[in-house]
Amino acid sequence: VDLSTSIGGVPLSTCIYNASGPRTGSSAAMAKIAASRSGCVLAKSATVSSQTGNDQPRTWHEENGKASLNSEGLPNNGIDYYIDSKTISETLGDSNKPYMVSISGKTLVDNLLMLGKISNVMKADPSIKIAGVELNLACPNIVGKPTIGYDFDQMEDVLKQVTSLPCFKGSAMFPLGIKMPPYFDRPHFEHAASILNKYKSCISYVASINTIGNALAIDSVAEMPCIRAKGGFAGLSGPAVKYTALANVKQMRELLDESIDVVGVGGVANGIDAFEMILCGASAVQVGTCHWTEGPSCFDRMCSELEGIMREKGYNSIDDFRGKLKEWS
Ligand code: RRO
Repeated sequence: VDLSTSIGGVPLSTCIYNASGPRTGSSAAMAKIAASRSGCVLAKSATVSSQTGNDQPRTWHEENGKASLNSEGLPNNGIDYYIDSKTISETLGDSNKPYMVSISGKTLVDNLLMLGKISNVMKADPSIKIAGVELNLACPNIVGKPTIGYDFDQMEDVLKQVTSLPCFKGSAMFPLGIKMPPYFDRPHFEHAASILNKYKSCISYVASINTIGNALAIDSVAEMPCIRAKGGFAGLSGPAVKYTALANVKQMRELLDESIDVVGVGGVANGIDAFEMILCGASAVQVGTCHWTEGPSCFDRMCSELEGIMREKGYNSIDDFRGKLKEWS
């Protein structure tokens, strides 16, 4: 069976790869992803300058492993690190899988500046291996900054200005993906998708979902939030969010123009979860929390699990079942 796919025209050897966030901050961590069966390596969301993130404790895992919380606050080495040829070669080693960067500017100007830096690096060195850029409109953990994907006017302004950059004029210099927050109400899906569709000539894929923002875990012994920053309010992830993620992937696939690929992310921890995402229309599946808790061997495990399911069902390629969720009569 064949697990290969493509997103935004970028071929991936397997349809399962890492989400931005866990174990993606350094080339040493990303090299382990590159050495696994992950179809791609996606870096930690970058800001213009390096930053250390929120105060500890800023992560929490439920004992049964079904839910996690983070309020990392965008700790990262700064955009220059993630687009540096040394970082990229240390990350990829002799693997020739695609390397993508993620950006999560604190302001629109920061996002424009980072996209300018990426295109400058690519112009200066055409051999630089940056296969795509994921623009994160969904970080829930920055004190004083609302989630862009929940403010449709701001989201439209960001997409309008980003797609007006010279690197997207004519044929774009690199595929652009948009990381979206989860939605919970049909009119919100419709509104978000209609804005994304307006910029379809520049948007290659949409990745749904980021963590469910502003969840709260409480330590009943200490009678305190488990996480320090933002009063304990933090992004919820892990198996608990899979059902929200599946619904987001299904509705995004229904509402987005077919030229925009959908990447499914949220609570994927095994081959069945990946299979379900693809049934809902995902062209590829990202893994965040399971990669965080299990390490990069999760990609090898999930790829063999998905291959097993496909063999059992007689599917040879992911296109045999992608988007083919059946309906009740
Ligand atoms: O670094 C974080 O706190 C973080 C980010 Br940028 C994000 O997009 N999603 C998340 O759950 N945490």
